[in-house]
Amino acid sequence: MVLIRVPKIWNVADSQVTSENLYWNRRQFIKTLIGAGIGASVMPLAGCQNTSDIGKSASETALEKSLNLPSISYTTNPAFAKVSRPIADEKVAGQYNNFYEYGGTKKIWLDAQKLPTENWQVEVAGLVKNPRTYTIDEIKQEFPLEERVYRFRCVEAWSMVLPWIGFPMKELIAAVEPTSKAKFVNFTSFYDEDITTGPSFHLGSLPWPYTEGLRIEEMANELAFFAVGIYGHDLPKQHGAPIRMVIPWKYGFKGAKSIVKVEFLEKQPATYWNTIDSREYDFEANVNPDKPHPRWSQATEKFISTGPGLSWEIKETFPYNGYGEYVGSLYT
Ligand SMILES: Nc1nc2c(c(=O)[nH]1)N[C@H]1C(S)=C(S)[C@@H](COP(=O)(O)O)O[C@H]1N2
Ligand SMILES: [Mo]
Repeated sequence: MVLIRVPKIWNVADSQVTSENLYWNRRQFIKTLIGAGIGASVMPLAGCQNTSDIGKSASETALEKSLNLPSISYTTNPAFAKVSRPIADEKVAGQYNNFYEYGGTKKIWLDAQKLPTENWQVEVAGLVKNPRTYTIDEIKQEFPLEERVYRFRCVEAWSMVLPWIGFPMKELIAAVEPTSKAKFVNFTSFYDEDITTGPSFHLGSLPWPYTEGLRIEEMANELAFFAVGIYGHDLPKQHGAPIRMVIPWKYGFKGAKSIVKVEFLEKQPATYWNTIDSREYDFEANVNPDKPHPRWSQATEKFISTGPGLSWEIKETFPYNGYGEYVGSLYT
């Protein structure tokens, strides 16, 4: 595994480049280094000693630390290299999250740093011929990693475009070989009541651990993805390190973070939000502009623009979040 350090957005003067430009340049930079086969001995040259910490707030420094993670080598899949809207600024995406294990607001990035990611394992079990427990390193080595720029749409009607790195879920299906009885898949997030203390409201009454489910045909679709990285590097804790689901045609809550177990089942599993309120969070949860949430319209969304600060524009919502050509046939 080639590990490369590249200058981070915050090491570059604002006037030099826009954040989006820098992101694309950085991708180019990573590809060039890999392509040229430059070895580890020259890597320190590419590392940027950050002398601009002076005068930064403690929280700014902590945010940078949470995002400043080892780079991953990956290929780009031309089919998913971009979408019609621009990629969110990394720091905006990294401090606007939903992760209820660490609190009930969008500002949980700092509390999420409590997540212990060392010696992570993912158990794959249930109705499969080859049950197996993977370490994160095994996952990164055995499944070819690629980058996919996907639209991301939360049920709360905000959206972003994010550059995930990971592998299609169908590759895991091929590895573990579900039996013909397997019709559904349940995904479980990390939970430890001493660490994942949850939001202050309803404390204790929520159906932990966070779980999500798919029909096996949905999991086998080209788009269903496990992310182990984002923005060229490992997944930050606030985004669900070290491995999370990304299901781009469904509302964001279907994408469980920090996965510890994947279980193949005969029956549809109970899931976290659906258990809390099945009227507001249905099991299917496909993005649909014509089907309002009981408390708000889904016809438009607050699209989080590229930054540097948090700002948004109101944009139309697309059926299946713009992925109907891939998934429409699953729902006829
Ligand atoms: N374990 C877990 N996974 C979760 C959540 C959560 O609270 N806990 N929130 C979901 C919701 S509602 C959204 S919108 C996305 C947010 O992902 P992001 O913070 O990486 O943008 O994560 C989803 N996965
Ligand atoms: Mo969400």
